[in-house]
Amino acid sequence: MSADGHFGGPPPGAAADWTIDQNWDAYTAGEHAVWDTLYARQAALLPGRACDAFLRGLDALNLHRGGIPDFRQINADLQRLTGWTVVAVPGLVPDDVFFEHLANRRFVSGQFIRKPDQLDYLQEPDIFHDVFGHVPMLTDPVFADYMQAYGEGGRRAMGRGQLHNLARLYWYTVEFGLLDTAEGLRIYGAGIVSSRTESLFALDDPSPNRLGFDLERTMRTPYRIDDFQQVYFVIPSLQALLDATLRDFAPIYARLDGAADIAIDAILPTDRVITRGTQAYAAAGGRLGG
Ligand code: HBI
Ligand code: FE
Repeated sequence: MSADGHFGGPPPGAAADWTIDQNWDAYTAGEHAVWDTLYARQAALLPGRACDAFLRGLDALNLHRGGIPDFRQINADLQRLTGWTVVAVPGLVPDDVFFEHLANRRFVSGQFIRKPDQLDYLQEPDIFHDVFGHVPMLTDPVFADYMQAYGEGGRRAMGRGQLHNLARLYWYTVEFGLLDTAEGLRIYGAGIVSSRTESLFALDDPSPNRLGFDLERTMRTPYRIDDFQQVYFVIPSLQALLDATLRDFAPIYARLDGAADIAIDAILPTDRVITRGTQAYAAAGGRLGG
């Protein structure tokens, strides 16, 4: 990919839909050890933090077997549970390719794993982020439908020049979403559950705002790709998230065309405030210090 996000065709060795063989047998002992280190940290941290659907999914996929998971084994379970499969790709793929896979209940995963000196932060999604972070939620039937609906919506949004707004929805739900439960706030976003430091920050730190999820409000809010979020949006249930996306977005997009962005740290009179953050972390310059 070039710096402005334009792609040519798939790289050599990849299929027309950008998929590659996972080539599981080629992972080294060192690479399996990186997975095991990351897995052990998150598995210890997430009970009481991740939502039940995520923790159930982790169990259902037998990810505790050790080492980088073999997609042939994951897919046997995932296909049976919700009809999803995981396919390997070399790295980021173009938006239209990404949406086409989601709309067909295929989740694309990076094939590579981060290096031992990048345990806490990396730019491109690797297999730990993609499989540990995203795939457990795909075992939940409601979330599985949400992801497919997102892929279908992505194709429509591209045609309408609305991808920047829809991408915010993905970011604040699939990647960084929180769920309200009777036991307290829980994480379902893959960007959080796959990060040790953000698993703590997202729930415990006094800095970020935590606001009730509202589809249109979320689509008007910019996000940070390089640091902990300044605002998290909290859904009341996975079903409520799915229901919000099964509406026609055309009137929403029409309104968004004329609407200004909402500042990333703003709290509006119409927001349901769960936590009014201090924004101290961002004010101090951030950079993943948690
Ligand atoms: N490619 N491999 C990969 N993983 C992603 O999450 C991804 C992508 N390409 C595009 C893309 N995401 C975006 O379109 C969405 O986040 C909106
Ligand atoms: Fe992701």
